[in-house]
Amino acid sequence: MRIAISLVAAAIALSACGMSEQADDGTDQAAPATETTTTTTAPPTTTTQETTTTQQTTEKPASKPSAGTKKVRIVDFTYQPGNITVPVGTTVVWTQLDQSTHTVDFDDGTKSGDMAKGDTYKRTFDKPGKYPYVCFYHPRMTGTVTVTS
Ligand SMILES: [Cu+2]
Repeated sequence: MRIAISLVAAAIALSACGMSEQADDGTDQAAPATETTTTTTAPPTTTTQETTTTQQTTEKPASKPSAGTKKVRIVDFTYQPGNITVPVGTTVVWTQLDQSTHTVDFDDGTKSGDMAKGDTYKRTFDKPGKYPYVCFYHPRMTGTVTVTS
C-alpha cells in the first residue's frame, strides 16, 4: 500500500509540475500575444471595413434590385398588372403563364425574346422615365413601366 500511494503521489507531483510549468508559460506568453494580436488586428479590420464599403458601393446596382423586385404575370394575353410604377433601381420580373408564346418588347429596343410558358424575363430600370412595351405577337398586349426617381 505504501508503495502504491507513493507512486500515485509521485505521479501527481510530476503531473502537477508539468501542468504548472505549462500553465506559467502559457499565461506569460498569452498576455502579450493577445495584446499584440488585438493591436495588429485593429487596423486591418478598419481596412477591411473600408474595402467592404467600397465593394458595397460598387455592388449596389446589382444588390439593390434584388431588394426591390416587382412581378408582372403574363396571363390570358394580358400583362398583369399592365401599368406599374416603381422606384428607380427596381428589377421587374415578367413570368409567362400562357400556353401561347409572348414577348416583352420595349419601345426603346430592349426585347425579351420569345417567352414560352414558365419563362421569366427580368429588366432592371436604372433611369427614371416611362417604358412602354408590347408583345411582338399580339400588338394589343401592352404595358408600361413608369420609373420614378
Ligand atoms: Cu403575346
